[in-house]
Amino acid sequence: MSVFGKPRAGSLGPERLIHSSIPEVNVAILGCRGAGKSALTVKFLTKRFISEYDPNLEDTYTSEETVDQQPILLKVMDTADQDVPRNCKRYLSWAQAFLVVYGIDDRRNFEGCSQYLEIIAHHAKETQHDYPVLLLGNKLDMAQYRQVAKSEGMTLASKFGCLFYEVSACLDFEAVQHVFHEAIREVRREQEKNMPSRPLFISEERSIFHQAPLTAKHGLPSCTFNTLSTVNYKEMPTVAQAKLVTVKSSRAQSKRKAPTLTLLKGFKIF
Ligand SMILES: Nc1nc2c(ncn2[C@@H]2O[C@H](COP(=O)(O)OP(=O)(O)OP(=O)(O)O)[C@@H](O)[C@H]2O)c(=O)[nH]1
Ligand SMILES: [Mg+2]
Repeated sequence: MSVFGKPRAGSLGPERLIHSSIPEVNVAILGCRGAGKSALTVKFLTKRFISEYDPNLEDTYTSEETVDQQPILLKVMDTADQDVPRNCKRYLSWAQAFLVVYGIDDRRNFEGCSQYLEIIAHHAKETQHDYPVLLLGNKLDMAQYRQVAKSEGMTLASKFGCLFYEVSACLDFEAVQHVFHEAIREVRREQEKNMPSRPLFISEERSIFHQAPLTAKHGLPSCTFNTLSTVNYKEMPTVAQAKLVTVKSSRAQSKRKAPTLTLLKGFKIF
């Protein structure tokens, strides 16, 4: 168990078995000393604000979340780089999304964020992958000591193409939970972007047994299907475009009656 009462990543036990079927998202929290990385992590995991943490504490915590009705195993790495980013590989190669934090009451803290954003941008370029990044102006409850205007945070975020939020580890939990959940949503969006735009189905125009296409049934186009012949992958038509397609297997060719299968609503194989 972690110091926050939630299982640490990599912990063994019955929960590990349950977790194994749930998709995982790794999120790293970066930023200069004192920005509130640990405070935000603890708030998210326990709903509580604890004012003092070991500044050298760096650990990874696991939390089972439900975001948009879908379960997810969120792993959060609360980093502690001390004064400057160092040994960045440990989180760059691990995380799928990053929260970069500064305290709105500390200009140097804010300026330090640029280094982290640059490092992530460089890593994204190197790996040719887009990593969702959320820039967080923390300590919103300290607005009377504000040194960084909200507009500056927004400008920096837009320069690096990231989302921007102002939060507080000692105010309401929902706002803190929201940014972690947004990170999960962003990772899901990124994963969807990298998937083919529409599902694929397998078709083929030619079989090694029949060079000529088979006769169309129902006045609709026909194609042949045979596990031995060349396979083409095509985009699945949307349901509105889907037509009845006659697919004949080698069994059908041997005049045995093939069963009718329903693949999708509005898309059948005879
Ligand atoms: N008022 C206020 N204080 C905060 C908030 N978040 C963190 N703090 C305080 O800021 C100090 C630093 O917070 P930490 O969470 O330890 O900061 P950190 O980014 O983890 O710092 P390192 O681990 O040293 O890199 C602590 O005294 C916290 O109590 C906040 O939202 N509001
Ligand atoms: Mg810390």
